[in-house]
Amino acid sequence: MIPSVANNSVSVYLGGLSCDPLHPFALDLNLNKPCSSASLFWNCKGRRKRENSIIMASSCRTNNFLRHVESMKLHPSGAGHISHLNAVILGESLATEEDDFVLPSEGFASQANVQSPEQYLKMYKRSIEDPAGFWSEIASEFYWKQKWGDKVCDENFDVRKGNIKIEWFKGGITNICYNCLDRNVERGLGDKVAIYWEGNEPGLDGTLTYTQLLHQVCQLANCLKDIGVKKGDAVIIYLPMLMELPIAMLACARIGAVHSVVFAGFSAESLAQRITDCKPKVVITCNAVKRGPKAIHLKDIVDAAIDDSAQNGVSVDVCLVYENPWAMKRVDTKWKEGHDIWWQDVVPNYPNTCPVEWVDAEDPLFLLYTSGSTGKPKGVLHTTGGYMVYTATTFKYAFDYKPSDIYWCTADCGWITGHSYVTYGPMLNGASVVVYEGLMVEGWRMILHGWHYHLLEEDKPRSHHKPRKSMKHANLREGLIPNRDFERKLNKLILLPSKSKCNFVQEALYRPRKSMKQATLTKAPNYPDAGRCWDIVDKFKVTIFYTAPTLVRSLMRDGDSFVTRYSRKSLRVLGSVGEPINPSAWRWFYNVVGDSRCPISDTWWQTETGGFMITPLPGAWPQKPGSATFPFFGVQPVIVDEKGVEIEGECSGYLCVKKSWPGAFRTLYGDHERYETTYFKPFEGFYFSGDGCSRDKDGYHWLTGRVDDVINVSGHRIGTAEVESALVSHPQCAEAAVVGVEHEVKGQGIYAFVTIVDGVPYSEQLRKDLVLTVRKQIGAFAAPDKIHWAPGLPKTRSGKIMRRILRKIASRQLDELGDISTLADPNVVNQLIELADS
Ligand code: 6R9
Repeated sequence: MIPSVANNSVSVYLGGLSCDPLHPFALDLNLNKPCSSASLFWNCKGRRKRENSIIMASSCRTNNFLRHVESMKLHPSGAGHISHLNAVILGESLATEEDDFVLPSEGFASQANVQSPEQYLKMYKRSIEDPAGFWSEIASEFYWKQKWGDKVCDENFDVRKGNIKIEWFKGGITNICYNCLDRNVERGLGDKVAIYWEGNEPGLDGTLTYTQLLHQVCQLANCLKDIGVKKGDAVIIYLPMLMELPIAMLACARIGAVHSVVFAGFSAESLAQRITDCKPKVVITCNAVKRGPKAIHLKDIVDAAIDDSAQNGVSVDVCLVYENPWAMKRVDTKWKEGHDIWWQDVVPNYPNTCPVEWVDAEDPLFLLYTSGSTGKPKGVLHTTGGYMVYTATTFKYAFDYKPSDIYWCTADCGWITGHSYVTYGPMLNGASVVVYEGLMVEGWRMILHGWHYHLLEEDKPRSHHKPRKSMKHANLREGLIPNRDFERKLNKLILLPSKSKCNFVQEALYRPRKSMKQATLTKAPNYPDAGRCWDIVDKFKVTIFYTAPTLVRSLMRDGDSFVTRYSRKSLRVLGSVGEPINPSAWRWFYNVVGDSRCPISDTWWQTETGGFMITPLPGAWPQKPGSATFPFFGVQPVIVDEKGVEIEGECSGYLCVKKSWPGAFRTLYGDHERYETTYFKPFEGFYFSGDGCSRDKDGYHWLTGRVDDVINVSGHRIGTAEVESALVSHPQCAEAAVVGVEHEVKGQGIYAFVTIVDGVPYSEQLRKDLVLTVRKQIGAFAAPDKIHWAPGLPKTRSGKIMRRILRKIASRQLDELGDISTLADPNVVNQLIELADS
């Protein structure tokens, strides 16, 4: 067991290179003093050739997962994620998961940055025993105007001993933009491509070398300074994945301004909430972005948000607008003279050099708002020095980065993954990064399930698909989409929501065809077809491909042929983030996308952690499909029970961390108390992640999802309270309770129980209005998948909604409702069940 490695001995039982797996030999690394609890048993067959690299150690299977699931049930708030866990683990050749090892090929391991478990353990041991030495050696590879003081790390992780404090490299003076750009140019990488940009439209692309990127960043930095942005000022960036997004982040960092990127899918209300909280000097946006054929007018959203926050007393001096000519012309953009500035009119006129604002390692770098379990998003604050060292190091080791790599992370910079692993981590390593404009999330097709379809007969040439007077003559077959398999044939379908069984064929042929086109276009992984990702991989010879399980699952559904028609020979490492990756998606990713050749780094981490916490090192460890494996250097994960007692060995419980790591967030902006209450008070002495976790007999970690009221939809964190408060803002909604349910593509879907005000009838229109309200207030990605009419909600006598019951009703596990006798009115449960499919 690795986590409690300090003061322990780690004995590793290796299914050694030439050994029979059933007779492993022991490798004792003698960390400090011997301790039997710190033993890692590792039964695996020897390293095999590529084609045999999936090893099924059939002789030593256990049903541990069943046990893990059972034990999770004992946890008070575990009910919610058991169903999620079931989705992830159960029903998928359950018995094989745990002893199912996948080994890196010898060729891969021998060139890797960390080549063996022994090497990992040696480095890990050092990182735990001598964190100051370990991290300062790495930090020395970066440029520091002035070295840090005596203390590399100063922390208080225990609320009982006073305020929580985390400091790394305090007194060290540096600049992360300098380290990302100037330093790389100085060491000869000026002509190396920093960004390969790929537009949503095939053929629309561009590149920037490190020198060009530096010049553009300097021009914008000069412009921001001229506008009056100073060190410590906040700047909100509301941009899609154009090159200008990382440019804007780096420009802020260069002048010591604190950027807060707001995902450009958030609504005006959400943006206003963030503006009001951090009071930015400037908002940087673009006039519009194309989502398929439709232009989304981002500038209008920003205008509405700025007006809204002005009413709350927070005014924004300047709105810097990038003209995105592919989406919208200047003349069509609403404009406020004296307030709005066109990026293209001013930024290129500034000098392309700009002096660096040197900052303390503990000066803030950025604020990123993330969902918590209340309606108010949390402003997660990261500082400069520790974050820099941590993102660079995690990137290098978890992806086995080499200077020749071409790296593509599909995340948007609006989320932490885009901060740490599109911009900072890769650029600190001088990597070439692919930035793709397209939207990589959301499966539009899941909503098709149960829709009414109209199938154009294949034998008719396209010109025959003319509108006809009646269905009979229209050469259509129709029905309800019966199953997922059928959805694969979508190319030939016209779709209408099942309710609108059309009598009007004309509409059926015109309207749906249009919306079909829209549907295909809007979701970029499928545009122009489901092979787009692999087209991009081949185009840029991508070697490291990092994405989310939701995308893997959605591409998996489209069938292998979209993948196999592309070479993908360049790929050597795959990565996954955002939610647990289910073993079958893992295998598809490994076998089909990676041709059973590329290790997968399933990286567990959070906005709060800044960088990877539990992750495979691809050349070092055998992997188990679905497990994030072992902690990164310097990370001491612990699993605790509901009383906060650390559990040793094989177990399930709440995932916490024992000591600070350089990339940890330092506070919640403006609310240190909430920081302490949310993360450090639930289990005193530890950082509480909010996730459930199991550790198997071999020490591998299996993340089981959130244990709090946060739903993870396609890797996006959404607080149930946020959705509830959006719903109840509708004048006809009296009360709402939102829970997460398993979702085949999105991981979790949003399921809302809604009580409407007395006298208002339930109607389809109202349902639509409620969904629209959430879209408007939070963003389209938070729209509920299901509205369940609820005349009453199951509440305790003290009025607390019993979500445990709602989760069971939502997932139709009606025989597992448990004890409902403590409810103030147990009858509501039956009512809800009756209304389930109405
Ligand atoms: C990086 C990111 C964090 C939450 C986290 C957990 C889930 C992320 C995961 C994973 C299992 C992984 N999560 N990566 N669960 N395996 N590899 O996604 O940050 O948006 O803050 O979400 O996502 O539940 O607590 P963030």
